[in-house]
Amino acid sequence: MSFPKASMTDSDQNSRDQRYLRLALKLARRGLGNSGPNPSVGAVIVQERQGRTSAQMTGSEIVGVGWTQPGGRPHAEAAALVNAAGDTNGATLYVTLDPCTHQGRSPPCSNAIIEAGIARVVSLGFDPNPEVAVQSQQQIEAAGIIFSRMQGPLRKEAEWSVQGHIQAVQNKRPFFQLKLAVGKDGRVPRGTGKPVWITPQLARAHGHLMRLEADAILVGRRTVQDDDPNLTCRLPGLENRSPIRVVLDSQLRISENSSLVKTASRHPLWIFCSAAAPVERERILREKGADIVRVAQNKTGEGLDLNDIAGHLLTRDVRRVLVEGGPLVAETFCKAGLADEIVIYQGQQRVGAEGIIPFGSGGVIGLTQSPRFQMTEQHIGETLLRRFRRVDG
Ligand code: AOF
Ligand code: ZN
Repeated sequence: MSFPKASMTDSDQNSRDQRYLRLALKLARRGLGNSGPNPSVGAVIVQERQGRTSAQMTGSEIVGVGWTQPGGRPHAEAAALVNAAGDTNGATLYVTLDPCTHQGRSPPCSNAIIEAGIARVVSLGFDPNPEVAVQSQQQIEAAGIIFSRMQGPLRKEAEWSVQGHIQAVQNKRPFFQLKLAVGKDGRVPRGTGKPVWITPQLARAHGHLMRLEADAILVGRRTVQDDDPNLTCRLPGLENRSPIRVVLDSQLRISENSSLVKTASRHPLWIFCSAAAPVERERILREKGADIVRVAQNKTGEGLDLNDIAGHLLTRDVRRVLVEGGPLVAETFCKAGLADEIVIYQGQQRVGAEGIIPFGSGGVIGLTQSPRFQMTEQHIGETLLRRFRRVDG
């Protein structure tokens, strides 16, 4: 004897959908900084179970999970279908981006979904890739599968997690995230030749997590001179997830004795310079393992053209860039209209009057009042973390 299926209200269904979509988003995060040039997507496959006896459970069960794998393949849906090992007939698929419909470097996910007998697809985001776009929903619905796209805060979060892809398709550039640590007084310490820690251990670990989620990490030459950073991810067990290290150095003045150059044969180091940079310097740095890219100068002739750099990064498959270059580089990115997200760690100690106020005279407070960014706050231990996301992004 089978028990009558407990009827699910719309609100039950909605909260269940939200729960699985949240999980899909968490899975998508695993591939950030590792799936380029593809966006990192998360997928969850869920079966509704109806108990045949009173002892058997009635309810939903996760039968497969997946996320976009290193280098972008397999796609999240394909990985989840493999994980479900055939238990997919009549199931619901939750995804953070509409499933692809094109024959790219991997076969279309829409076909695999149809063949697997999936009954319902719930997606969090429209794929702006013209090869996918509206075709995704159309193809899936044409096969008799229910397709819905979720609205609300989770959708916004999903859109943000594939910003590298969105910017690449729509604006032909990567997504730029700016990170800065300030003291209680909102100031950044001036360079002293070594890193100055104004935020405690936990916040620094969080910063390393941000490195891991980027394809490339970018600084100016002055930061190399002042801090001699490594720019690798040093979270235990995740060292191999370090991003490509990028330095803006128009005249190739970076020292061969800097940590970056000394480790260039182990961790990729790209140095962007102007056409006029000395050829001899290029030869020396190349010998040490660095890759040298000559780019245009900006209109004032005082620095490198950030838009040209963005184009080079894109053609080199970089989609997510973490800019850790200090207040001057951050300001240049803001002025060029390339600051998609600004992440500020604010420690408990004051830096003092000799520190630099970032983002022009308004400092961080100015950012909090800017209509161009939406701010959220969280605490990492005793460090205040503020995220400013571009509103039109
Ligand atoms: C999905 N699931 O996990 C991802 C998708 O060259 P390909 O075949 O890897 O296709 C790349 C495109 O697929 C990419 O530009 C984006 O539109 C989509 N990414 N799609 O169904 C995924 N990462
Ligand atoms: Zn796909």
